Amino acid sequence: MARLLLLVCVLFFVGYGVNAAVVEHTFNVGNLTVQRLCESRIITAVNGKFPGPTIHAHEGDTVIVHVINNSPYNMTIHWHGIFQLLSGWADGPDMITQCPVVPGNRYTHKFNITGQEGTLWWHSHISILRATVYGALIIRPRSGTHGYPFPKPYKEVPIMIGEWWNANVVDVENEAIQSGGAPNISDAFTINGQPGDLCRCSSKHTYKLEVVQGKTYMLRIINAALNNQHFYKVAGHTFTIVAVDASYTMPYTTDVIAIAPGQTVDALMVANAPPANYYMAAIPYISAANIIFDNTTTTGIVRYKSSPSKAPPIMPSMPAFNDTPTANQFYSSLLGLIKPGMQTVPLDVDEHMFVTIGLGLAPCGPNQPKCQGQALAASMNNVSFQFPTKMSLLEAHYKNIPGIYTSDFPNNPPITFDYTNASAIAANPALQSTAKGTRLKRVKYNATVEMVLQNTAILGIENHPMHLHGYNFFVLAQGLGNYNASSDVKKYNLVHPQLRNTVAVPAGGWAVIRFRADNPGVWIMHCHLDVHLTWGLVTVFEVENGPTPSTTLPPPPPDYPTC
Ligand SMILES: *[C@@H]1O[C@H](CO)[C@@H](O)[C@H](O)[C@H]1NC(C)=O
Ligand SMILES: *[C@@H]1O[C@H](CO)[C@@H](O)[C@H](O)[C@H]1NC(C)=O
Ligand SMILES: *[C@@H]1O[C@H](CO)[C@@H](O)[C@H](O)[C@H]1NC(C)=O
Ligand SMILES: *[C@@H]1O[C@H](CO)[C@@H](O)[C@H](O)[C@H]1NC(C)=O
Ligand SMILES: *[C@@H]1O[C@H](CO)[C@@H](O)[C@H](O)[C@H]1NC(C)=O
Ligand SMILES: *[C@@H]1O[C@H](CO)[C@@H](O)[C@H](O)[C@H]1NC(C)=O
Ligand SMILES: *[C@@H]1O[C@H](CO)[C@@H](O)[C@H](O)[C@H]1NC(C)=O
Ligand SMILES: *[C@@H]1O[C@H](CO)[C@@H](O)[C@H](O)[C@H]1NC(C)=O
Ligand SMILES: *[C@@H]1O[C@H](CO)[C@@H](O)[C@H](O)[C@H]1NC(C)=O
Ligand SMILES: [Cu+2]
Repeated sequence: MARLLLLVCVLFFVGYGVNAAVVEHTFNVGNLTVQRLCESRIITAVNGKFPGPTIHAHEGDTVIVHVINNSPYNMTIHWHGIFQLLSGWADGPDMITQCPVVPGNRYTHKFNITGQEGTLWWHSHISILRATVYGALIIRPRSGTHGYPFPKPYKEVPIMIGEWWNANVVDVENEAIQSGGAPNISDAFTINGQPGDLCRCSSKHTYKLEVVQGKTYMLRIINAALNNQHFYKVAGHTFTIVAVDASYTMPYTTDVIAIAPGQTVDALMVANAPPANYYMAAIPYISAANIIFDNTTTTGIVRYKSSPSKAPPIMPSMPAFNDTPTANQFYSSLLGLIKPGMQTVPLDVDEHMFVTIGLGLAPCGPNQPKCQGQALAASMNNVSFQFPTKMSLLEAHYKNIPGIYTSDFPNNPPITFDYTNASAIAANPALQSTAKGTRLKRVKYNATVEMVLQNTAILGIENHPMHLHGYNFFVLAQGLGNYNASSDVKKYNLVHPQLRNTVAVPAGGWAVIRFRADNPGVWIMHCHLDVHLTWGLVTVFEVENGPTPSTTLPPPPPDYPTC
């Protein structure tokens, strides 16, 4: 089988340059019946698998995925973290780069993987369906090149953290939209689709990893959960972090990992503990106060092959759910490994943006019959993003069609206030209202954008994982309280900052990101907590074409889904 695949790849070399292959998949999206937590459920899944198939590619490859929608729902698929250089039509977010693939239809995504390697993933990017429509996307270094900047591990293992409802997730979302409130919390978290044997009826639904004493394993950890960040540990073991979001880091040793939805962490783990059974475990990291949340623990089991033991697994001691110092410590300690030839931090900034992020309230909408008074909302610079309904933003941008959006997303919040002072904000309820809009930030090709992301204390503080499509960004600094332009600029790491596609902005704090807009197209930036995305914690970059054909977005593919 492996030989056959190899042969297929070799055949594709012709015409694609040295060591580049075509990786082709067909994704049949449809119903799948699975048993979890003592119940039988119909979920939406790809190719009858949950989680869906892993895509394996090398840097430089071309990926072609034929998405066939046999599910009852409108569908789109996003390739999370892939730059989509000049292929924005393939990015996937609903109504941003395409209209949905309606039931019975199909769409072929075609893109090159250029200048990035590591752990990424794919997921549905429409409504709440990514709860079950997701899988890993692993990019290895091009063969014949440098390889990893660390010794090759004995085995590489995807660890996908997910979130499970004992309900049809579309019903969960619709119920929340109609009421204008928060959706029901989940019933369990999962590791590679399995809740683990601490949950009821789940002894058979427990992920197991067999290890050989003394060998090094690379855990490719992906947080695919909807609305919760996580702490992850393996009892008796420590990790060396070597990459996050498919960007190498300087080695960082820790026994606890904090990971937000949308993020990935590559952790080397040496199987050097006394032979026994050990739990790997994930619990939610809850940064907001006074909320109800799914407080269950998902587990898997690490077993030593050499000396199988019948003893019950040893449980790691987990941090408290609200251990914000541990989360901030992990998030802020990582340093990027900038290798020769890689882009360094751009030093001249063309677009300075200061953007508040947080919750708020908006008038009940026409699709919210059970909403009383005001609906929960979320915003960036007080714009609560409204998705267009007639045409995707990318199509409107490409064809210059007016009336779909405006290019006036503000560089600053409309009101300056003490952003993180809860008592001052509570004394001024007028701050809670937010206004809906489809407002984009237009930037010139190749402009350097710096954005200060400032969390507000409106309706409470919370850590928001902000994800940008189309680019990685450098995380120059992060801190607590209000960002102070004159003192915090001194904290910028311009030498080896983390390079990410999703930054967990500290609860009641700020983070500064910077990137060069060298990929023309329309790129969504949003909170990767699904419920906040629905509430409008979103903005969109509209990046102009450059001066040459190789800096200009090509036309859409022939089967591009329109509305
Ligand atoms: C898929 O499941 C839904 C219920 O969730 C059902 O209404 C629909 O008919 C099923 N579709 C197919 C093709 O089986
Ligand atoms: C991918 O790369 C190949 C070879 O360089 C090029 O011909 C093709 O146009 C690229 N495809 C996309 C979608 O950018
Ligand atoms: C949400 O939770 C409530 C209370 O437990 C329950 O009555 C309702 O059916 C749930 N909604 C869905 C869609 O499962
Ligand atoms: C989880 O929450 C439930 C309901 O509030 C509570 O009874 C239980 O003790 C909590 N469990 C943990 C581990 O915190
Ligand atoms: C927060 O605001 C209150 C009310 O305006 C004020 O009394 C207090 O000093 C502020 N706290 C801080 C830390 O600035
Ligand atoms: C946001 O805009 C609304 C409507 O214009 C306004 O009432 C509110 O005070 C603004 N809030 C903030 C924090 O800017
Ligand atoms: C983009 O900007 C960088 C840094 O200023 C510069 O080196 C590069 O030549 C520019 N590219 C184009 C196509 O303008
Ligand atoms: C911002 O930092 C400067 C320089 O350290 C300091 O003088 C100033 O008081 C700070 N501003 C605020 C609002 O804390
Ligand atoms: C599915 O997508 C089509 C085409 O954009 C749209 O007309 C329809 O309203 C969507 N259906 C739902 C349930 O959102
Ligand atoms: Cu959020």
